Amino acid sequence: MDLTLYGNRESGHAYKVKLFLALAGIAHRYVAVDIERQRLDRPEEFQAVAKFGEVPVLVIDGTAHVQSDAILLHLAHRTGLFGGGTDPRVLEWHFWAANRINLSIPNLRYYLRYPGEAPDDAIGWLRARAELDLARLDAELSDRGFLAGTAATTATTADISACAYLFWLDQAGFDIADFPAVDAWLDRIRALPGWGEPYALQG
Ligand SMILES: N[C@@H](CCC(=O)N[C@@H](CS)C(=O)NCC(=O)O)C(=O)O
Repeated sequence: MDLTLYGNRESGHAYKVKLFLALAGIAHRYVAVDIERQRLDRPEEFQAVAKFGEVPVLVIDGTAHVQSDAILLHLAHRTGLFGGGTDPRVLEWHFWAANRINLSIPNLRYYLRYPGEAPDDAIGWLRARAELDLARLDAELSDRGFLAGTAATTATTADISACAYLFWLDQAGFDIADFPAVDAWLDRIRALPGWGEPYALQG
């Protein structure tokens, strides 16, 4: 496969894809996109492939793929790795993550870093939702090593998706020590061969 990943070092959604490629040891070209620039000021090369104007975009053999969870599942399907992309238990976690932990934590992190961009009510709502999501993850992970898959003893794309923003939990105003099962799970992910922290993998 000939692969180009368009990402940004602050994007956990892009990190998900970068992390899959790193864990799988799949060689690829990486292009850092400055998403602080207006969309029409971004490189034409990126605009040409970014259907929704966002990172990540993964171009596989000339075909552009967008939406991090869809990309993860497609990569799993193509490679047979990290759950293979079809296990219903894994899919459930992807949809949960998209609507819960990968909505609450990224947005809370963003608005805490750029104060004044969201009303206090919205930040309060995100924080309350993030607390519920972290508590849910902590409860789920208290009796198993990984989220889903066969006996939940190996990492799948569900883990890669749900973990991405949690390596920056402090930036969203939370202390990982308050979620010991999540903390232990992140350590298991850190121990996977090829793992790198978000800023290290995305420069
Ligand atoms: N649901 C999308 C979210 C992607 C997303 O929010 N990307 C952000 C960076 S984290 C982005 O590109 N923001 C710049 C923009 O929207 O112009 C996914 O999972 O890929």
